[in-house]
Amino acid sequence: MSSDTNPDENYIPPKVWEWNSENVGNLAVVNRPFSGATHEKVLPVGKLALQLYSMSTPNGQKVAIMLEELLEQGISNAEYDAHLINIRKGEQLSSGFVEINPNSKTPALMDHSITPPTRVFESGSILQYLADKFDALVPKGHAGKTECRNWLFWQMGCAPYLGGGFGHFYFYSSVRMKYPIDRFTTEVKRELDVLDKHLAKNVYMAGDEYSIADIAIWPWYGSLVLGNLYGAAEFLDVASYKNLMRWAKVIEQRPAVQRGLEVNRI
Ligand SMILES: N[C@@H](CCC(=O)N[C@@H](CS)C(=O)NCC(=O)O)C(=O)O
Repeated sequence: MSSDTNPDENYIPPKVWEWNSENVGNLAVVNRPFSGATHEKVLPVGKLALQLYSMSTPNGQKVAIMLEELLEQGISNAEYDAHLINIRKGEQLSSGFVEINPNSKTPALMDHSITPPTRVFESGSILQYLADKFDALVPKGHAGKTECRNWLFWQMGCAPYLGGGFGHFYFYSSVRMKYPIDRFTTEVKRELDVLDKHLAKNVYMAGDEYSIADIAIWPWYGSLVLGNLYGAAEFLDVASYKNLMRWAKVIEQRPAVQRGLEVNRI
């Protein structure tokens, strides 16, 4: 069999799919076709108003970077307690975590400064929540605000192709399959080109100002082109995206970004 051959080319899907935990290999702990908690565990709660539950993956990094940027601006009410949720051990499936995020994915945030305490999940929603709460890191005018939201939602829609698609098949999967790698590499390179063309005309994603759009996009696409995600820099020829590279390097230098990357790191 050549390496180009699809090992499953003769697979015919059954009438009704049935779950077999062995089919998802090393992801069997978390990859299940149903939702909900697997075990009872109460989440720890620290003294501060904001409680962050995350791990230092790109989605978790977004929120830690946001909080660090707010602190950098002197907003002391953005102080937070950070609790590690180790997704490799299935800690996102505890009853306490599922209560604050029924989708059982990190990051999630609790805001105890209001009554009743508010849960916030989905990293894009958390960024928007913190930006609204502290009136920071979103451009002021209607056009800038809209452009910022455009790119925030772009990131939320596109990153699953990078993480769940490309990252899964190129890096995490225990087997290397040409078809899905080609399919997701094509899409990810298209996304890199979208960013590169936009950043040829804009300093930051929403114009001249650094915003939550940059904070959402950098941990995924910035880390990727800087060679810190999936070891795929050469494979994707990231050096050819010169404007994206310029933006990624500038943001990497921000002290809040450097601090945010260390939060809940294992
Ligand atoms: N759209 C969600 C995605 C969250 C997500 O996929 N988080 C990953 C870590 S980057 C996770 O918790 N994975 C564990 C799992 O899938 O069980 C967000 O942006 O918050």
